[in-house]
Amino acid sequence: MTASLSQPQVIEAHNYINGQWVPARSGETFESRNPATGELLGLVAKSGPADADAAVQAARAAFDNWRKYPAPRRGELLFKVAQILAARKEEIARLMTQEMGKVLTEARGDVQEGIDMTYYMAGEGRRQHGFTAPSEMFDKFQMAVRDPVGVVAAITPWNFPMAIPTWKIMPALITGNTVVFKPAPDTPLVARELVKIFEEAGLPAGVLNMVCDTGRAAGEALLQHPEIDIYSFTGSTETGKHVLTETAGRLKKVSLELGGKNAIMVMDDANLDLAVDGIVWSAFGTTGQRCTAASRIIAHRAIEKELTDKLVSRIEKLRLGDGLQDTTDVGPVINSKQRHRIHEYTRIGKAEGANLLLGGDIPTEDGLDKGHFYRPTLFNKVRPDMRIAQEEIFGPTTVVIGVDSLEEAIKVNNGVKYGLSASLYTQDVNRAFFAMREVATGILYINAGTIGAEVHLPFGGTRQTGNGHREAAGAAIDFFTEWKAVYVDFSGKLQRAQIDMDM
Ligand code: UN1
Repeated sequence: MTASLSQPQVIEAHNYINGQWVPARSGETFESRNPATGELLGLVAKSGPADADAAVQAARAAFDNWRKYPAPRRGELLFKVAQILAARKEEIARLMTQEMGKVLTEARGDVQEGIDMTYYMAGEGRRQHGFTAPSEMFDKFQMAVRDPVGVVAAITPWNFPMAIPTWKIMPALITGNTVVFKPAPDTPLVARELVKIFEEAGLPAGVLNMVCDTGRAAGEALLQHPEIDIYSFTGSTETGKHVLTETAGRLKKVSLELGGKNAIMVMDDANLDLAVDGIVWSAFGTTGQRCTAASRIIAHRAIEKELTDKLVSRIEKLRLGDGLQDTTDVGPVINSKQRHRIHEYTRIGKAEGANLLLGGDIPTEDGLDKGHFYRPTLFNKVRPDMRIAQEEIFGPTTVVIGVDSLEEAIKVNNGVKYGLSASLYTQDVNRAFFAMREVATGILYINAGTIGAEVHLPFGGTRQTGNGHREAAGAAIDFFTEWKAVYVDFSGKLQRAQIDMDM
């Protein structure tokens, strides 16, 4: 427990507006606390509409120069950011573990994902290609080029406090947009480190701004602001719908990355030990607080009992604790409100008639009593239509559902309102390819769990996981740019497309 005392003092975290660190106009602050220990880590600017407006105005004013700044040079700046981030990886990972609880090895992975995304998007400085196409007319040239959209609002969650901000900020900046970044109230200190790195790398004032808030005061102001052109949001489906409806009247471009109810399907021919490794990692890594977490295990009945027994003996051994200690397998959940929600799902599962095999309670042992811990929880005898098999829990809870065939497994997998990530364990190549065609999902893993997305493939999901956009890879370049079609007629005479065809 002493490890978290390595944070010597309470950090004063201001907003970053037009290249300056400034307190909230109101002078008010809110607290950032360690969810494992309750320790106070930071006092953070509690922003409101005036702060949000100042940030948007700064981003608007900076846009005209930034969009004209050569993209390869924007890329050089991002390379510098990636290098600083890499040099500071360990320090930021430790801060992340303290601020949001995930174990240190996973926090390092989160920072690494941010580094990867920054290098990837830095390279886009020399790509972000458009295209040319032949004209149907004589002496006419045509091409499609990309334009930045304008001022971006990047609204991010706490579960990947470095990776997810980079998914939004890096593609937005490399394509010439300017950004107002609103980090989650639970992780403003990690967000601040990212912004400090941009400052150190020499980003011009106003290109990236940050406003922190708790509750929704600044966030709501961003949703209503007429000077924001494009929104990128990751969070709950409920808030995502709110973002979409609030901005619809202004016809804004909105990317939503929302919930998941991801399943691991285990067939009767699967390597069960491999499947158990994948399930434990995907269900309880980040304490189950990933959009991609495996919160359903769909098991072929021929191996269901053996798989469940193996799972129970592995899950029983998971050690809860402060993520800074290397004996810890599972850290706390983010806050008491989330823990309450997770515990409520345990109650719901029992009431629905599911069988609670493990966990389902709040540990009270010494060392865990000051944090928001929840025991890894496993239900079996779960029917696909139960609420615990349909709704996103976002915690260390997973459920086993029995099926008789791959077809039935896929039907169960597809029978939820989300479609982010899915996984199939089988040794049969025909089953693997059948699943690749039939599983309705944004991400599919064969013989790996539901987590582990890399930055150069599109990230996102079908159905109510989002609104059709994808993050990462080239998909992010598409989202943060508008196509401009340019026609150059060098014939010296009027040529009417679709009409003067017989010249
Ligand atoms: C999320 O859960 O919100 O594939 C993001 C993964 C990570 C990203 C998860 N690379 O689980």
